[in-house]
Amino acid sequence: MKPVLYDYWRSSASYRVRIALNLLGIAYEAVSVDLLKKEQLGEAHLSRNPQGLVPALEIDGQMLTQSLAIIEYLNETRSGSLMPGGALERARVHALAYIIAMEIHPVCNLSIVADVMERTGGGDAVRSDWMQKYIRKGLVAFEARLGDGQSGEFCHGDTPTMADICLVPQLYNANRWGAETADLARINAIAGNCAALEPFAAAHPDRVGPSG
Ligand SMILES: N[C@@H](CCC(=O)N[C@@H](CS)C(=O)NCC(=O)O)C(=O)O
Repeated sequence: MKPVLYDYWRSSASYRVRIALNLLGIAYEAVSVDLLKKEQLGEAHLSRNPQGLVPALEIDGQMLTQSLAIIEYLNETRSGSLMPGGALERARVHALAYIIAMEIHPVCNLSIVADVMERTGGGDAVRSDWMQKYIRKGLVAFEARLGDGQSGEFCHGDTPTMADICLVPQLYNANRWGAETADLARINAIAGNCAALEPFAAAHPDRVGPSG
C-alpha cells in the first residue's frame, strides 16, 4: 500500500513533507483535508492527528504527525541525505529548520492569526501587518545565520537538507502575504537553486492545486 499524505495544498507544513517525499523518491497518495472547510477539526482527521493539524502521513503501518518528525523518519528509514552525518552539522540544520518551523510558523498559523484579528477587532490589514512582521523578522535572522560560511548551493553545503525543505514553503508564504524578501540575497539564491529541482517544483502549491 502506498503511503497516504493527508495534506492541504497551501499548508506550508504539508508542503515540506511533499518536498521530502519527492526528494526521497517515495510515491504516495495525497488526500486533501480542506482547512477552509475546517475538515482538520472533523472526527476523521482528529483520529489521525488529535492536534487537528495537517500534515499526517500514513506509512509503514503508522500514522505520523509533525512535519519535521515525519521528514527525519523518512530520511532515516529510506537512507536519505536530508540531514548531515556530523552532530555539529546536524545541529546547524536543525537550528535553521527550527527558525522557521518553531519560531515563524507557529505565530503565523491561520488559527492564531484569526484569534489575533478577533481579539483586536482588526481586519485584513491587521493580518497582513502581523504576517509581514513575523515572517520578515524570522527570515532576516535566517539570512544572517546562512552567512557563517557553511552554506553553499543550498542552506547547508551543496545538497538539499531539511533546512531547504523548511525555507522554500516559508518563502511561498512570505510572497503570499507580501513580506519583503528582495534584499535577502543568500535566501533568494538558494531558493532559485531549489526551484530548479523537480522534487521541489512538483511539491509547489500551484502544481498540487486545491483538490490535493
Ligand atoms: N508543527 C506542525 C504544524 C502543523 C500546522 O500548523 N499545520 C497548519 C497548516 S500549515 C494547520 O493544519 N492549520 C490548521 C489550523 O490552524 O486549524 C508541523 O510541522 O506539522
